Amino acid sequence: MSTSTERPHVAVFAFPFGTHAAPLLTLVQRLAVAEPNTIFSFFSTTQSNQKTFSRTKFGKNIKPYNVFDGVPEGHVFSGHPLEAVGLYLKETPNNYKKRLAEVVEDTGMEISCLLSDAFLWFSAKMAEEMGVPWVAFWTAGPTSILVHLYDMKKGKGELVDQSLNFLPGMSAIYFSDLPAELTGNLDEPFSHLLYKMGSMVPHAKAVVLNSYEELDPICVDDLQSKVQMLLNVGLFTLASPPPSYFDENGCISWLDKREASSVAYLSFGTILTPPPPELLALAEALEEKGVSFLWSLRDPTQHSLLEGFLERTSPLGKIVPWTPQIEVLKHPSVGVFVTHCGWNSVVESIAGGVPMICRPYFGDQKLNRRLITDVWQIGASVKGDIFTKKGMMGALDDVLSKKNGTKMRENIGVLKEKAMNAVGVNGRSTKNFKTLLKVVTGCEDA
Ligand code: U2F
Repeated sequence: MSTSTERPHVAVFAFPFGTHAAPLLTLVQRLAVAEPNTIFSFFSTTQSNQKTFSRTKFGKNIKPYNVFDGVPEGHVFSGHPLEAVGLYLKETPNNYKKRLAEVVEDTGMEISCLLSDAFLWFSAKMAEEMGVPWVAFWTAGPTSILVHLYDMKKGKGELVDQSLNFLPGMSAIYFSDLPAELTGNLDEPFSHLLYKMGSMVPHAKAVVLNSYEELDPICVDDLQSKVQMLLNVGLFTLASPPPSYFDENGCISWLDKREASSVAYLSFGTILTPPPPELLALAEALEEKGVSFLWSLRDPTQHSLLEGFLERTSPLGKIVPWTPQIEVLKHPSVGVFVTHCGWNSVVESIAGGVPMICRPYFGDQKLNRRLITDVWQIGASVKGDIFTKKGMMGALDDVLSKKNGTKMRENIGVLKEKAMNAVGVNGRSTKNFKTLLKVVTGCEDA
């Protein structure tokens, strides 16, 4: 561990897929501004670093380092969505270990703390070997990490439709809402990763989340009892908004011309793509309802799928490959967010005060959906959990209606206000952030 005369040197290990590295960098940026004397060495793959660091200039005390992504030279990908993750996981932890040793050697600065994505459970052992604290950042919500700290194996077979009402604050959640990996085969790399993560997280000196205590008080209490220190320091978009994406498709000026709360915003995150029949059903529902829409559709091949629809609806809607989503969700013209329920999207919608239509696909998304529809009552599901024209029209009616829509908007307004208070001067998230600073910089043995 560094001595008091040395500058603290924090090693940061990012998980390079999905929206994991970006929120971790947002957190690091906030820490780096608050503690300019501390050096943050940020490790991720080349591709991930290029993407996350390209948004803006980051503090001089944050330095990116690339680790090997495990892809052999000349490798031809099969098209399997998890192939890159598998190759990368095979390479861990050696890729991080090797690069870290080089950085320590080059800079002459020992590591004083290891801050990593909670997925990178091997950080626990590495931190222990270096004699420094391990701080784990969970990129999703408190409920979704909590389920990894219980044995959920019994949720197989006939129990799949049973509620988790035997756990505090979880009666709205069903076994079928849990990530498939939780009850899956531990030989699968991702199931193994999540299993190890669940067993290692209690060893972390602190667990950090982009959430706020008032959002899920019962689960937060339970989680608190299972880890050494739980620090909800969000919502990031309110406490320390990440740099905005350049609005190269003119989304905001387009929204400026629409009526208040009239536009449906559609986006399904950075990993998944709804299958073609669902995309077509969405398009048909929007066209038939005559609802204005802004649609983030990354894959250009999907644009050709919607040919004809685009021409017919061009004054009504806009399809773009990427939006500045945080700003979009804060725009008064947006009335509903059609989402896959990825955690970042959920909290950005809360920060914007926009109710949601939920179509979850994998991981924590079904669980987040249950919170949105049943616990917080700030959104609706689509019938049958799949986009059909009829189901989508029903969900639009529900969320944009005077009766249910107004109630959802009121509920989300209350959650947003609590979130604002949490990041205020005396808020819990602000206090937690100060504690995190002490843990990370070693200024006090918190
Ligand atoms: C994985 O989530 P995703 O990356 O698929 O989705 P989100 O957590 O919702 O994050 C998407 C981010 O991309 C941004 C948006 C979010 O911050 O603002 N974005 C944008 O700026 N513009 C666009 O046009 C589209 C998106 C996983 F799939 C989830 O289940 C997890 O909850 C999540 C966190 O662990 O990671």
